[in-house]
Amino acid sequence: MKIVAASKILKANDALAAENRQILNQKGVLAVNWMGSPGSGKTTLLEALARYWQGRRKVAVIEGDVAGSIDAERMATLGLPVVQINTDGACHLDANMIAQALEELPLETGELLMVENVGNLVCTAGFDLGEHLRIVILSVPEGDDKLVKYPAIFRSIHALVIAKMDLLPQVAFQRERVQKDLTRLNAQAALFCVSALRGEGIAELAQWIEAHQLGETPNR
Ligand SMILES: Nc1nc2c(ncn2[C@@H]2O[C@H](COP(=O)(O)OP(=O)(O)OP(=O)(O)O)[C@@H](O)[C@H]2O)c(=O)[nH]1
Ligand SMILES: [Mg+2]
Repeated sequence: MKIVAASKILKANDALAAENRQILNQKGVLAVNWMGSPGSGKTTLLEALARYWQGRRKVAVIEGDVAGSIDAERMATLGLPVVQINTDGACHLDANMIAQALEELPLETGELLMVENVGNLVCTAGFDLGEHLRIVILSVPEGDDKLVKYPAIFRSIHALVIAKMDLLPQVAFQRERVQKDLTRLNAQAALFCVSALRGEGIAELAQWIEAHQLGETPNR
């Protein structure tokens, strides 16, 4: 019997991710890996950001889902070039899937590439896709204890977005607790509070993303 260690698989993934990052750097495209629980509001936030960037910046999208193309259709409705990846049961995207998707996208210099990962706070944490920025969306109804319960993903990110802020009056959610836990786990990470429903906090987040230059391997 042969046993392949997980560390070997991750090493192979890292090598492919580095190739993806090189391709993106050569093309002058900044890529963001959006992660978060199912239903945390990833696609709705991407729609809001796409509207903000309309007429200002070119945006392309890779949608990762276990099955179906609902989210890709939502982004295509906004006129964005989009590739849907179906993982057929896998709980995260990997660098090989992104490499295939990059071949299908007509990327242009200066473009922003938004990658919506499969809804999951565990599996997505370990896989570098070749992105420049890793951002987690945590929505108010999920609760303010998620950083304590799923620390790995929060240690690896460049920014945390607290989403669905319009629901704060209905939910016992302490923003200060999240801020404190984020500082403890990852003092460098930026924190944003948004409501895609009301359009609040979108411009600030969009401008923070735009301000980033193409870089090397992100913190993991
Ligand atoms: N109140 C409120 N609801 C929101 C907001 N953003 C998203 N939602 C709702 O949250 C639900 C899930 O939103 P999606 O954007 O599809 O979530 P997602 O993270 O892309 O979901 P998956 O791709 O299935 O993981 C929908 O019913 C949205 O209308 C917000 O800012 N405020
Ligand atoms: Mg979605």
